[in-house]
Amino acid sequence: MYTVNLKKKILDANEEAAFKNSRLFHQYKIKCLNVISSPGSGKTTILSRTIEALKGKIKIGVVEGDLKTDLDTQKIKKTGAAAIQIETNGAGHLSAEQVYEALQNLPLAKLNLVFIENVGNLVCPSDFVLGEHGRVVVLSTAEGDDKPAKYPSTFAKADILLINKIDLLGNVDFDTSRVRADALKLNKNLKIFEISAKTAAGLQNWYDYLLGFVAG
Ligand SMILES: Nc1nc2c(ncn2[C@@H]2O[C@H](COP(=O)(O)OP(=O)(O)OP(=O)(O)O)[C@@H](O)[C@H]2O)c(=O)[nH]1
Ligand SMILES: [Mg+2]
Repeated sequence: MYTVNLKKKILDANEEAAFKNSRLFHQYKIKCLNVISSPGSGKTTILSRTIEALKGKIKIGVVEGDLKTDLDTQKIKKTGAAAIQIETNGAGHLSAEQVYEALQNLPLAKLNLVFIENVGNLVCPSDFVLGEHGRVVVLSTAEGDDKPAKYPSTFAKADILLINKIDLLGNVDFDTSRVRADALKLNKNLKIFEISAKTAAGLQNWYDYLLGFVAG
């Protein structure tokens, strides 16, 4: 019982901080997407490509979350975009308060869109709202097509599913139609894009979606 109450308190405190973040986004007319996946599905690669492709159209900033290192922030900065690293030192998700502090270090007045790359983890981040306008879950074809069924909460709470690494189809056992069916059963409004951040296949649809999302 005590642990249940403690978890509720943590989530309530997180929601308060998330509200601060959403007020900040509103103040600066910024859209924010929270990007969630297992480690290595391709989040940073997708974000880097997206930033490059939308240069001159959308000004993007990135909050990076990892247990350790600023390796992903260094990769994003190579694109010229503003990025800030949060090291969680063991926690498997980002909290809204951590994101609030990180946002103070981004040039918000110059941005239209902030991506939050959450800690690589298909479970914990789904419980913690960060003040985002939408959630993106990335599933790569190398991870197996049973993931929506096994990790339903993350897929149920997402707005967009990016099925990444479609260049590997044929070399891995991955039934895209199963993933689509299972994910849509959990969330009939989920928008699904099949992409390869390596070859750029399918990415134009994702870019077009983002342009509309930021304008809307
Ligand atoms: N074949 C293939 N490899 C990819 C693709 N996208 C990313 N990768 C590779 O997958 C590996 C992991 O990519 P990252 O972008 O670092 O993945 P991540 O989700 O950011 O990883 P974490 O931040 O550690 O959770 C790298 O070696 C990428 O080059 C893709 O579409 N196809
Ligand atoms: Mg990454």
